[in-house]
Amino acid sequence: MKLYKTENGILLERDDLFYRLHENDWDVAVNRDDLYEWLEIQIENLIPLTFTDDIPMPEILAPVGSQEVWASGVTYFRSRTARMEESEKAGGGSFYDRVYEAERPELFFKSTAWRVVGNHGTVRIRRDSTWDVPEPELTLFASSSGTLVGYTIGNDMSSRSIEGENPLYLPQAKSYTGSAALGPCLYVPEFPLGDDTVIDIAIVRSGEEVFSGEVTLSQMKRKPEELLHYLFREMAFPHGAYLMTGTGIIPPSDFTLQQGDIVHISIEPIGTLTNTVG
Ligand code: DO4
Ligand code: MG
Repeated sequence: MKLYKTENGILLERDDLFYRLHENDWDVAVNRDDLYEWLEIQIENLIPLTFTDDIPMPEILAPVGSQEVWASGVTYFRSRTARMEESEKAGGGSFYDRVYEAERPELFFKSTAWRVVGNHGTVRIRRDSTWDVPEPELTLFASSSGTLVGYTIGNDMSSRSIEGENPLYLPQAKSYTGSAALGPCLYVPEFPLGDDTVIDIAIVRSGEEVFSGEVTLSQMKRKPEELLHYLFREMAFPHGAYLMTGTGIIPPSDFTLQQGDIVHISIEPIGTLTNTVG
């Protein structure tokens, strides 16, 4: 089942039919350990909606209410290697290698809820950065108890020039206006996503694809539950939280994003998150 946040309520999609939830408050609706079962009960009393020219589908917003967005780092071998290369001159190389092998994962704060950009919104490259990439990431949604109840697609927009200059600049490389995109929906499955789930990305410039790549979850070094366990260990999230799980796809070193590029990130059961770079 998929939940879409709109200006005046929450749409539920199942089997290509849309319903409007009686509960309008996103934070109240999604923060439950039995979210899938609760939605199944809700749908029994709802009538499918019909969208027409007179009653069009409402605009879909980012699937976030008051939830913070956190992110995981160096959870794929590709991320470890690319970061060791970019920070070599700064002497930061071995930190990435060590965190890849360590028991404790790298977790960092990515975005407040109000800064998150939704599907079809504009993500940004920093004007003081010279080397920029999108990071396509499966993003977990956990209830306030830390239970994994859903997923969305995340774009962890990153400045490689700033992070590469000094790993201590990570917060500036990762968090700025337009650096976090989530969407198009909150996907709430009956069972967790399998290791064969594919994440793919295509970057289009002036109508031409300039980069594409894909990775499966089986290549992720850590388990979603392990990442959530560390995030919730010593921190309360009264409305639940989003956690990006790290990137397994990084374009070659001579690639940098440009304003006007369009980034499509797809994860099969969730959908596609499309953003223009501004
Ligand atoms: O270590 C820096 C950030 C890593 C990251 O964002 C990723 O691996 O996806
Ligand atoms: Mg990332």
